[in-house]
Amino acid sequence: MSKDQAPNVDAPSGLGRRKFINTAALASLAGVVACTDKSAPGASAPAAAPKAGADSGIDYSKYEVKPGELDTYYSFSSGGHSGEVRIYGLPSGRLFKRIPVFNMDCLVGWGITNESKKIIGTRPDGRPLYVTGDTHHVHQSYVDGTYDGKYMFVNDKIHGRLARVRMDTMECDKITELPNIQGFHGTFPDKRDPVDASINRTTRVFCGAEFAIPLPNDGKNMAASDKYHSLFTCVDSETMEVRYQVLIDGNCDLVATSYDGKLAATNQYNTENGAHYEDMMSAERDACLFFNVARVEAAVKAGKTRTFGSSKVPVVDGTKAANQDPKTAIVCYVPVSKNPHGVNASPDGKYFVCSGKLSPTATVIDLSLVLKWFDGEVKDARDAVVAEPEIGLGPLHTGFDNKGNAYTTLFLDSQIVKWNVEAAIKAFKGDKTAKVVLDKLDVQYQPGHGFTSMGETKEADGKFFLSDNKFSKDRFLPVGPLHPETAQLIDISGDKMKLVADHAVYSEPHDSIIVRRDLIKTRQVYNIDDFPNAVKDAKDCRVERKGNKVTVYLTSQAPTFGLREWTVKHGDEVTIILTNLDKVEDLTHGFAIPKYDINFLVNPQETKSVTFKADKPGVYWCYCTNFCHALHLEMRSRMFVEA
Ligand code: CUK
Ligand code: CUA
Ligand code: CA
Repeated sequence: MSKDQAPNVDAPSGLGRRKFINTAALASLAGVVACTDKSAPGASAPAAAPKAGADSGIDYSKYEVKPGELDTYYSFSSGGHSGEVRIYGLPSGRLFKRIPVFNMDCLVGWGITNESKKIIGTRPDGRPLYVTGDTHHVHQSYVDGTYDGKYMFVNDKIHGRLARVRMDTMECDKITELPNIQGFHGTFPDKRDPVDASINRTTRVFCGAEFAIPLPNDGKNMAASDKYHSLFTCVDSETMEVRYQVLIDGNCDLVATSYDGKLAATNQYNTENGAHYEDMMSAERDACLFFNVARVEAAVKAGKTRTFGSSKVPVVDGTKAANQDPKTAIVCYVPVSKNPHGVNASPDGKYFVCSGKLSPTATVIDLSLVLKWFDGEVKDARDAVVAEPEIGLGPLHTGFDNKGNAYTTLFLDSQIVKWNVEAAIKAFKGDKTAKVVLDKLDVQYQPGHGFTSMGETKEADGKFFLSDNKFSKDRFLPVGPLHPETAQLIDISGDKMKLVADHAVYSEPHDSIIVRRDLIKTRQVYNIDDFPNAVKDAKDCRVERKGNKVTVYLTSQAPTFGLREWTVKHGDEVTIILTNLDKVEDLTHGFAIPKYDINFLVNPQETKSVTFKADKPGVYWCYCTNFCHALHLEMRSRMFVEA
């Protein structure tokens, strides 16, 4: 949008003519991405960038975090196809940590140490099972509708895995591969246990599969589209085992859960079950599926299940054909706008909002009416839709404040739209005076996810919205063809949204959450007793041999390792167990062996191990990689591999 085309907030121009994006309009979408067609909807001309600094009239110093000051929020962000999770501070946008999850990481030794490989899984030759991953969505565990600071869950779209990160150490501790699915996309933990009302916390993590695959996927038939299905999966948040799956019609995109724990939902853009994009956008409407969690679990318990392939996970039937009678149905299919993207829960617990993506509308679904549908009191599932406001082109994701307002990213318009949910409901009922769209703000450019501070909890505070944009072009110093993305911080505390900071982020975050800092309690020093193989005293350092298997027991304490040198034989299988005896916060050591491709960190009081074959005779200086002491460079040990 150019500067002289200020958004007409009350009657967004052009929406009437473009009720939805059709195939022809997709061509202009391609134009947006290529940035060649400046007249295409949402094409962002660099010249239209808002004036920076003094010209804006905004007092940026209000948002400054001065040297030595701490941020007020954590932002936990997915890292997209980097396979990692990231932790930022807000409002500063400072990057604190990259947590390796589905990737390999030589800083900490993720995918290199035995402990991390046990979590990732290994191939027969000992290499990690996978070294690629694609993280899209991060959410934390809940108690009583807000974060309990215990876990964070994140998905891997490529290999269909769910990972858990412990919030005390901010490290991944479990990874579970989901059976019989591909393209695991949306995920969300429940916010309380709906079956046992005394349990106020997360016990389930719901996972949606975006790509339908033949079941079983045995290589016998590619064409039979009736055999293609998606599964909606429930994982136990404590054991991280898969509890059950639900067979559905269509596919899963994003996932949301209700505050009472009774409903889980997934929006679906491919109700057509198409294999190609034009098939996937042939229907005028798609759906948002609601799972009646108690009924799904009763069906599992009653043994109304089947299994697929070698998986033992019970699968219940959530297809339309098997769920005709609402009073016994486990799934409700609510029709929503064409090819929706995103489903988000309002913090008052009342509504889910799906964005239209190919329709300029958002769909507001009243959860009490969905529950009434399951009771047979609402006849048509579509009647659970209580509003469908026109908000702009390419709506994707919605965040909420604490005043009943929604903030939706508009990918094609390159804008954030602020709209009022109750006003949209009034307008849907015919009230022509209802002021639905309250404000629009240009962002740079093409936002994907957007989210508000504490907005996924009942403690939504209405302070900040972060827009994770997919294109940055002219916003930062050029760094070659791969641009950073822009995460733009927007102050939403007033009537008008205010863009207050551009943060550059490494490709490609999708989703994030903004969490008040007091909800996070971490530990900075491990408990040495948590590691059964710990070498608790430097005097215990030694080399033990059983046949050609050699174990080296080692400690680190600045500026020395517990053994100055040790000898193994050519051909031995060597395991090094290293405990960091330093107790001082921030005193981390590294351990690298040249030519053996070994590199990992040990934090204070932590133990890690590596196993490798001593297949290259010679002297190898094992050295500390992490600057720890005035004699850091001198902190070495020597491995002699005897020919
Ligand atoms: S998806 Cu990325 S912008 Cu994977 Cu949450 Cu919508
Ligand atoms: Cu220890 Cu550097
Ligand atoms: Ca569709």
